[in-house]
Amino acid sequence: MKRFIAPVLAVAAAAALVAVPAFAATKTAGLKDNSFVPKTMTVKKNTTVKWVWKGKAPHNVTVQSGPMKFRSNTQTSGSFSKKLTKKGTYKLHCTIHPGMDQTIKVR
Ligand SMILES: [Cu+2]
Repeated sequence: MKRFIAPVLAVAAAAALVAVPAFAATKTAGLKDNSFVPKTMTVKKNTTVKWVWKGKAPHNVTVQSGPMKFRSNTQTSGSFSKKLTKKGTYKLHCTIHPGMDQTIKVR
C-alpha cells in the first residue's frame, strides 16, 4: 500500500505549485468621460488589470488585435478585470468613443 502513496503525494505537490502563481499582482485603471486613465501603462506578465468606470457615459474595454483579444460589456459603472497572460503591446479602445484609447505593455 505504501508504494502507492508516494506518487500520489508527488502529484499533489506539483499541482499545488502550479496553482500558486509567482506573480499575482493587480493594477487598476480608470475609464472617465471620455478617456482611459492612465493613457499608457506597463505591467508584468500575469498581472490582472482592473478597469473601473468613473464617469457617467457608457464605455467598454475592447482589444481587437494583439497578444490577447477581449472585450468587456458596455456599461456605465462597475468594473472589468482581465489577467494579461501574454507579453506584448495591447492597444485598447472604447468602441463608442473614437480616440478613447489606452496602450498597455506587458513584459
Ligand atoms: Cu467610451
